[in-house]
Amino acid sequence: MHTIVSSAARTVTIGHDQPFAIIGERINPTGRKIFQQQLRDGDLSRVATDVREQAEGGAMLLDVNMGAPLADEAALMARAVGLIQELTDLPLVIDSSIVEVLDAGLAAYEGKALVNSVTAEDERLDAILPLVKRYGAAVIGLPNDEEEIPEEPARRLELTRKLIGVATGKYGIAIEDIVIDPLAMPVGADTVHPGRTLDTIAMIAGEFGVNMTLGASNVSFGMPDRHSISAAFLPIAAARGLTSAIMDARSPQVVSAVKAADLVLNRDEWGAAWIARHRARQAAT
Ligand code: THG
Repeated sequence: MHTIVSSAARTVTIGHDQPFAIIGERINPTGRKIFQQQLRDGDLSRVATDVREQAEGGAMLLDVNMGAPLADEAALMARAVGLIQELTDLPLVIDSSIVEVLDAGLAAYEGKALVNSVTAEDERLDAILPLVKRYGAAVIGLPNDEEEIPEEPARRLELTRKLIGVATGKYGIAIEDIVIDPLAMPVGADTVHPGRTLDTIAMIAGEFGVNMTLGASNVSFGMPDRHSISAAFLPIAAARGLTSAIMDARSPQVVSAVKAADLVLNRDEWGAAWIARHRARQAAT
């Protein structure tokens, strides 16, 4: 099962037989006071730095979220998508909970985007999936309900069934264009959370074989040494069927962990990418 996402000049294939797709998380003002104020002032200069650092770190796609409080998020999304396409040919993941913002980002985008995201609520499905279909995009589906984030993997699987059923049946979206987010929650809130996410991944992979992604940094939120936690979690998740993550691509530790997982899971033929990465780092020093 291949999910194909593209910019005007580049295509990225997400799949269980492909290298793990690294989606850069940084074009997002959450938790960043200065960036939030810049966005409220209409200043997008920080975006260029975030694009460069993540592309250099190994991002294969870029998540774009303009959710700063009291900012005109739709206008910012349209501008950011336009600007980022001038800076890089990495395909984009348009991230917002507001339908109009998703629409503005998709309208400004040249290529096949990944829409982030839709939940399993009827109202959200009926608002967002027509947009996905109209733009010929792919979409991330979150198996949560009316304000409930289900704890039980079985309930997440049930909501995944609903999501996939409605998207393919009612809206004619190809199953290849649906990427499920098994829901990552902070290990610092409860150490049972990562196990529930991992079990959900295995169940969804077994029943549907669809591609999956999640917010890797959610797992380590509030904990010290966040990168070590991501570096442990992502390879385990990849082994159980996760094919992508929204993650901090600036961290060599986390990117190396993901690349090593590709190698040992036989998604890096001859270890060519592993060796090339090593040589590139040698050449840089
Ligand atoms: N699933 C899907 N999309 C998502 C998420 C998800 N999009 C948003 C988010 N979760 C993933 N992106 C981020 C981006 C940044 C951080 C975490 C997740 C983060 N930021 C630092 C913080 O808040 O501490 C910023 C600190 C700083 O730089 O000063 O952790 O789960 N589908």
